[in-house]
Parts: sequence; structure tokens; C-alpha cells
Amino acid sequence: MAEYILYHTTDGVGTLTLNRPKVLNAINYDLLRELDSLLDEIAADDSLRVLLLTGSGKAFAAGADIAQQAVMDPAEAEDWGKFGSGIFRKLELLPIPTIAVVNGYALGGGCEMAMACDLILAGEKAKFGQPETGLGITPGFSGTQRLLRRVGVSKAKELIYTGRMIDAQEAIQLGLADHVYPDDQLQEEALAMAKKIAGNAPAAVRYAKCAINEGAQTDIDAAIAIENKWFAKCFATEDQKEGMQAFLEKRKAEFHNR
Ligand code: DAK
Repeated sequence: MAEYILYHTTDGVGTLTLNRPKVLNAINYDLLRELDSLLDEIAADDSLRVLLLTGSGKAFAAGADIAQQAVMDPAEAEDWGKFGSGIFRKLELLPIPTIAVVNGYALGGGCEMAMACDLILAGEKAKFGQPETGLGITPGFSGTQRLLRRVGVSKAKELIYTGRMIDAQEAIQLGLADHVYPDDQLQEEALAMAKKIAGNAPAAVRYAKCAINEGAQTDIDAAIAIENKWFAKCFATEDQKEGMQAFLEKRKAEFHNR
């Protein structure tokens, strides 16, 4: 039974809610262990189409737990960084689309967790940042690497060197967040987007994620070959036949994840 993360599913949409509101959902070892085992459960659940990840209270997550890290020696910090980065990579590679629903602070490890999701939707009061240098450390859950991939090298350097917090509008301008919504509409808009995705052919969505993730790691010619491989795989699915037949018959497609 998870203590620090709530999890529920509705109509093919899973929602994970980080739930340590008294410490702004600070990420400790126990929370990461829970996330790890929930991600295994989610990856094995064939009924799921999309995962939403959000926080309870006024934060998405205000970072890794500073009290826990304060007493670490270099070897313990290395283990901690590997543990967290490994779980965030698992999140990034989850077969279904993932959406970070950033309802408040997403700082340090919280921003790193959001960046491991496919999409980031923000409420108007959301604040993003990598404030670690002000604590005497570098980002340690792959933030130096994912931030530069989202906003470019020089902006990532500026944000990490200064540790400055940015609001949702600036996060949109920089390409860190994808959409901003009024705070009281954020969860509803996220669910609407999840349902829109869930209405498309599940394998096609999963294959598109694979094509983009794999292609992002390589040169354009290899990336185009990767796309071609995933495109061809779609034609081995019943849902491809159904999607195209439905178009030709001018009716709505009914996908069965086959
Ligand atoms: N850890 C632990 N507790 C935290 C926390 C955090 N990251 N953030 C907030 N809290 C706690 C506060 O201590 C406070 O607890 P009490 O005093 O009530 O017991 C409670 O949450 C409410 O916070 P505040 O009273 O401060 O709330 P405010 O609204 O006044 O301020 C704030 C909100 C988000 C501006 C402020 O709480 C804040 O600045 N928080 C810290 C943000 C931060 O610096 N985040 C980065 C954390 S470091 C690595 C691996 C991982 C990482 C790095 C390296 N390696 C292995 C190399 C990752 C590091 C981080 O994420």
C-alpha cells in the first residue's frame, strides 16, 4: 500500500498524485520506491492509455528532500542520484504517454520528474526551476541533461547557474511547458487531453512515442529509418485496418488495442 503516492484509474487514464503535501511533496527514498513499483504495475496494465502525474496541495514537488540529502556523503549521493535517475528514466520510457500536470512548484527533483514526462501542462500559478546550485549541489536526477534538451544549452545553463524560478508563461515561452491553464481548470484540461489521446489507436500512439524517443537520440537518416520501422509495425494491427475502414465508411473508428 503506497503511503506517499495516490493512484487511481478511470477509463484507461491512470493518475499518480504525489502526496506529501506538508513538505510540498518533497521526494524521498520511500516516495521513489513507491513510484518505482507503481510504474511497474502501470507498464504491465494493458487497459491503460495515458498516465497523468500531479501533486497534492500547492506543489507538484518542491524537489528532492533536502533534510534527507543534507547528511549524505559522496558515495550515498551517487547511489541516490543513480536510483532517482533510473526511476525517472523508467517513467520516460513507459510505453504509454505521460503528462505532468504541474499544479504549483516544480523545483529541483520536481522539475526533473516533470521533464521525464512526455508533456508538461501547467496551472497559472506553477513555478519551475532548478535551484540546486543555491544548495551547494548540481541537479542530480538528470536535470542538467533533460533541461538542455527542452530549452537549449544556453538557457539550461542560465537557469541552472542562477537557480532562478520561472513562472508558467516563461516556461511556455522557453518550451519547457506545453500548455498553461487557469489553476481551477488544470486537472479538467489534463483529463480532456488524456481522453483525446486515449481515443486514438493505442498501438499507434505507443509506436509514435517509441519513434520520437528513439529518433531523438540519433542522426536524421537513422531517425527516419526508425520511423519507418514503427510505421510498418502499425500495419500488423487490427486497429490500423479499423481506423482506415472507418474513415472510408464515414464512421467513427472503434479501436480494440489489437
Ligand atoms: N525538501 C524538504 N522539505 C521541503 C522541501 C524540500 N525540497 N521544500 C519544502 N519543504 C518543506 C519546508 O521545509 C516546510 O517544512 P516545515 O518548515 O513546515 O516543516 C514545508 O515544506 C513548507 O515549505 P515552506 O514553508 O518553505 O513553504 P513556502 O511556501 O514558504 O515556500 C518554496 C515554498 C518552494 C519556495 C520553499 O519551500 C523552497 O524553497 N523549497 C526548497 C526548494 C528547493 O530548493 N528545491 C530543490 C531541492 S534539491 C542529486 C540527486 C538529486 C538532486 C540533486 C542532486 N545527486 C545525487 C547529485 C535533487 C535535488 C533537489 O531537488
